Amino acid sequence: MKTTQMEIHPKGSDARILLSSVFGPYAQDDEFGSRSINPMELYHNQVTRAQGSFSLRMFHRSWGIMMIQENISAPCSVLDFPTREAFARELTTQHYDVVGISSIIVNVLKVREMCRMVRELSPDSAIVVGGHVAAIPGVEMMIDADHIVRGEGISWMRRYLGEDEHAPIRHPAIVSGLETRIMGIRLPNRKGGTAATIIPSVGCPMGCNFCTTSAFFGGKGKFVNFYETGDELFEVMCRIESELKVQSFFVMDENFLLHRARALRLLELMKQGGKSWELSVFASANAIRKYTMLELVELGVSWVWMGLESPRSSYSKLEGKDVGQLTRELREHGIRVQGSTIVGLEHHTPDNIVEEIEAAVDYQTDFHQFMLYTPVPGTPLYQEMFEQGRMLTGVDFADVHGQYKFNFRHAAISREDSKRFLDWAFWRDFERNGPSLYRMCQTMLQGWRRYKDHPDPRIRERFAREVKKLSSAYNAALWVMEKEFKKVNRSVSGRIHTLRREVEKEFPFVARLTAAALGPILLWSTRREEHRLAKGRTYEPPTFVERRNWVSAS
Ligand code: B12
Ligand code: SF4
Repeated sequence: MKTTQMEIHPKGSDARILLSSVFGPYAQDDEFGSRSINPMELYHNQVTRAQGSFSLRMFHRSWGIMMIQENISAPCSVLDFPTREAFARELTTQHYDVVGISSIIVNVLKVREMCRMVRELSPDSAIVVGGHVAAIPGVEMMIDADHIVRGEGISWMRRYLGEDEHAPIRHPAIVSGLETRIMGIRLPNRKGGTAATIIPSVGCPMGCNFCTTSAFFGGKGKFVNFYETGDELFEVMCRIESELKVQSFFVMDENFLLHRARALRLLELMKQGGKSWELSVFASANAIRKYTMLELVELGVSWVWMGLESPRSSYSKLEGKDVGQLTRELREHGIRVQGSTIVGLEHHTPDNIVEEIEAAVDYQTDFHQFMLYTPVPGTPLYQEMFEQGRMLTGVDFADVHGQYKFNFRHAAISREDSKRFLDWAFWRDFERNGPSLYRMCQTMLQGWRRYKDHPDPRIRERFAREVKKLSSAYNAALWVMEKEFKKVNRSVSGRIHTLRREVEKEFPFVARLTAAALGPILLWSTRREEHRLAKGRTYEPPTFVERRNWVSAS
């Protein structure tokens, strides 16, 4: 097993490469580390999981291996979300010189099994394992791989194949979400109907001590930029706009707004090109504060994922900021806010944690992610806890994902209670603030009212595009939510009613018509979904096979 010494594959760019994500099914409990509470769904896994049939459900592809495939000239297949059988079939029906497996820490047992399968079914293949799983100390003793790659993988794979690792990065056209479903309805896969994912960089220079993404790509002060300038980014976005027919982009960059010069140059080019784009971004409160609301709106920022760590904690991104006010302000400008709150920080105790969760819920974000404070291998926090002898032994890596129980000894909160507080946080946010879909509708209406007559046509066009859904299907959804939420919280149901009336005032004809026509169907599908979920229904992503530079082996 070699981890440090870099060698070039003897076949160079002629080597035939398979890049695979770990096998499913995922949303079930099994001996390979799948867990029913850990499905392959972003929102349902960690954001809207307590929202029943109102939970937003969708899958996201494995972008790391898609990026690597696009940036090497060797013949390469990507196998995404295979079953074990599909992985075995791919190994036996094609010949591969290199099998690359991408994984995060929770799925290490699947990597072990996949390495075993490669050795058995394709013994001549070299095995390369990459992604966050590589950060587990001693991982080389747990899996049978030839190379374990820590950090950025495009440059590694290019070096391995003897290619130019500094060549410009080509960005694949990636549809961000798949098979979206809410209230028991699967939304149609319309071309251009879903945002495109853009990955300007990996890592984050803020270096919060618990942050695995930051640590994996170098930690504090470090990150890897794929696109340094607004010009490069603009060019990529224009190409993907025309390829996928999208105007909406999910910008997968841990702190996109931190790179102000790049963002402002992008804005300048968007203005020159008359681009009425929508951007969903991750950003810290500090970074957001570097912009005026108008700049954010001009840049098309319509959704922000923002850490809301307790004001009493020591994380620098919230210093001196009033997060509640910032959240309110963003929503008043039509920007949906997804808050992220950590449960079980060092200063939390059974006496203050309820109050802290209530404070987080009080921010009334559109979406709210809660995560347990979790020392993950590779992070400074893990190192610190390890040195203090506070890491719990016997915790399966499959359960170290922040949505179950502590994996370390907390000063004041027990492992069992950590789960209770976490589950309660999700429930409390839902009960007090209502379904996220309702909250999004609130934000959309505020944005529309504020900007519908704005002098910049790019801005008017964007809000008009967004509000189309509000004036039609979403109003029918509001009608259903109002009815169904009476069982959970009558006062929230009343608030949903008020919002629906306001939407109908704004769009008197179409909003009422859709509520009357579509409402009963949605009510039926919502209740049907509730029954299915109660019986244990789960969802799995489909398997993808994509080949590039491909010629069948002779
Ligand atoms: C999209 C995403 C998902 C998607 C699914 C992705 C998928 N198809 O597997 C969804 C939403 C379903 C998801 C789910 C989960 N995720 Co997730 N996810 C992400 C996210 C936001 C983006 C990943 C991404 O594409 N990044 C951009 C690409 C370019 O980077 P990359 O994947 O790291 O790949 C680079 C290198 O790692 C390397 N590389 C990767 N694979 C390979 C393979 C080879 C052969 C080589 C050589 C190199 C290599 O090269 C790539 C290019 O540089 C990251 C956060 C982040 N910013 O990365 C979290 C992240 C990966 N997820 C994480 C976690 C914990 C989870 C969940 C457990 C949910 C949770 N409780 O948080 C579940 C697990 C689901 C499951 N059953 O497996 C953690 C992983 C922590 C860890 N240290 O293992 C991350 C880092 C978030 C975080 N900071 O906590 N996730
Ligand atoms: S700001 Fe966010 S992405 Fe950056 S290091 Fe901190 S937690 Fe990680």
